[in-house]
Amino acid sequence: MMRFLTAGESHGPQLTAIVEGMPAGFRIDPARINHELARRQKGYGRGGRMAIERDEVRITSGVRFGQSMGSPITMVVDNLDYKNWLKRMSIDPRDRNESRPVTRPRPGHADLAGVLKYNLDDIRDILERASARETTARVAIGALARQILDPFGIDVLGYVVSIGAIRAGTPDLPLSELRRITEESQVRVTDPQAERAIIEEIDACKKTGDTLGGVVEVTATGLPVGLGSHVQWDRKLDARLAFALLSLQASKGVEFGMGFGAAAVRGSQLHDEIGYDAAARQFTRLSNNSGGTEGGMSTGEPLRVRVAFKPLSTLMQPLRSVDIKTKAEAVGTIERSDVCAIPAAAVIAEAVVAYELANAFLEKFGGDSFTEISRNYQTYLEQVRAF
Ligand code: EPS
Repeated sequence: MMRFLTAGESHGPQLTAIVEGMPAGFRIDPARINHELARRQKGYGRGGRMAIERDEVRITSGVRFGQSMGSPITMVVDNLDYKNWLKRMSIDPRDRNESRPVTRPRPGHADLAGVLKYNLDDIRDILERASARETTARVAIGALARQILDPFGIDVLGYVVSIGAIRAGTPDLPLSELRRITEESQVRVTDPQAERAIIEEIDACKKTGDTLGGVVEVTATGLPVGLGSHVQWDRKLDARLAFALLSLQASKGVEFGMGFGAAAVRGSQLHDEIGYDAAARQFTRLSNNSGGTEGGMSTGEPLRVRVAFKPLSTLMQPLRSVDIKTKAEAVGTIERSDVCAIPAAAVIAEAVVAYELANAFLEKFGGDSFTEISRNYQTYLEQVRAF
């Protein structure tokens, strides 16, 4: 099993991720990681920061000659904006006078609960780490996880299904086709009409100093049956995915397959009936309303999970608040931010799902090397086929 930690402030020198438990013998390509980091930076509705940053990974441990060695992998991404924040983000106490404290908490942000809990008088001490800039590290970790999934034909893709009240259709296409279409879209949707409406809505929100949330969907294909387990609460695949996805900044809800809609239909309309393909020697499903998990285990059907994100809490037309120092009525602080980060959220959710799947994969087929894991995987597939 892998585990990881991330560290770093939004305007500090760098973001760091340490991933422990990556087996040996997997190909690690920084270009692949940088490709995912670049995808995260895109999307209509982003703010000024993305014009400053050019997120690129530096691997400082765990990789030699393009391969993992089994030791912890450390990845670092520099914040290019740090040079503009040297005094304000300094570790030297003498620089405190150079920085005016942030004292007006933004409703919806970690600001108020954070300063009360940590007993701090400058909201910047909270907002810097609460920032979704941290998702840069998550995407780097997800890209690493994909290098475990790739050789076993497991593919993962995130895309946008709605922004604000505008819904975009998600046609039932192969992932490669969905990827081609959504990669070309400025807001990662499949539907050009919805794309135009979304861009107009983002423009309108920008004009009025407002922000937008939305829903992203992640699909994973090529999964074997039986990742995760029914036997214990913290081994259930869907539970682990939901935990990980709800740890993303601004996420408010997660659903699998038919999701909350399943509560409103009868059992006969929901459950995915079972068939058997004698030629392929495998069980089949006539539908996939479950979203690819039953009893906390993968069914072998595509995994389909959706995440709802609330609108960002930094409003250029700020909401009412109270100054934490004077207790006088005020409005929330204005920080440079995005109008809408949902296209980026699709890339981030995809990375988080890839990591959780890779971890469940290692748990099932675990070993210390690529060779050992491949052997375990092949033996299991033969066992399932011979069932
Ligand atoms: C960023 C995510 C957002 C941006 C941030 C960069 O973080 P937050 O959750 O704090 O709004 O606002 O950019 C800035 C903090 C800035 O100064 O522009 C990201 O995804 O990299």
